[in-house]
Amino acid sequence: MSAGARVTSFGALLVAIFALAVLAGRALDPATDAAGSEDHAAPGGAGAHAAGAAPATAGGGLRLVAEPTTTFDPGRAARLTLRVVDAHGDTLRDFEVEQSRRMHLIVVRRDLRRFQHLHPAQDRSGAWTTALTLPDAGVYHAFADFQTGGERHTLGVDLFAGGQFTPLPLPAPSNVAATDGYDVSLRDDGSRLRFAVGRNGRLRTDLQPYLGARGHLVVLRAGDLAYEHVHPVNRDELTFATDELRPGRYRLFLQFRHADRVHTAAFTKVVAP
Ligand SMILES: [Cu+2]
Repeated sequence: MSAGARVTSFGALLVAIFALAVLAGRALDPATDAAGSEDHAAPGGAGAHAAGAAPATAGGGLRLVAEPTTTFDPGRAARLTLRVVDAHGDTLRDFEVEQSRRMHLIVVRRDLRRFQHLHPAQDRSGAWTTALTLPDAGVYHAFADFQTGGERHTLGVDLFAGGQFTPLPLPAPSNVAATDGYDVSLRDDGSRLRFAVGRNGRLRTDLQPYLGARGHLVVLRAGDLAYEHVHPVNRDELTFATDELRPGRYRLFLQFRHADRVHTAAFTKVVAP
């Protein structure tokens, strides 16, 4: 498939704070059509593959709405219901299969220390639902990643888990990450990010396809949560071409499948100005 690579910038934390205020307004008045103002809040602008700092981010006239609730009890599974609505407020029903699913949902805590990749199911009304557990307190962001009308979109919505929130710093930058007994290494040759998966000191070349690809890489920038989701440039290697990473601190989430299980390895990467 096409690289689909895109990083959209969302301005500063200020925008996120503004977005929270917008959300508060929406909660009081769910009928409010926030698309207009949020178009301007997201520097990505109309037509961009906006991935949002805003609770219901406009992207090509589409926005994501989470109703009836965006608030969850930490550690407790509950139902998340999302709808993609068009400029008229009508629920979008037609989605195209992308990487063997029609909707990918990436949920991260805003400090980028929690990550999950879910696949909601669509009901007849067009709404998408999934069981979701926000593991602990904090503000989270859900990215809905989908394709419609031949175009890929990423829309976002903030989710909340109440309680005492202790933001965690990003781990130190590293080119190695351990997960589930695997050692994953990262080599950045400037234009490509190359990963290798080892276990017990041996390189694993028998990775299984996961959602139609050998691996999935989600790149998120700390602070504004600029988002990019890419797949390997060829079938047999975990080599990815991302958009040029602008200065900032990033968390890279690599997902791969081995021994019939999906594993996630996370790396911190700093790009100097
Ligand atoms: Cu993917």
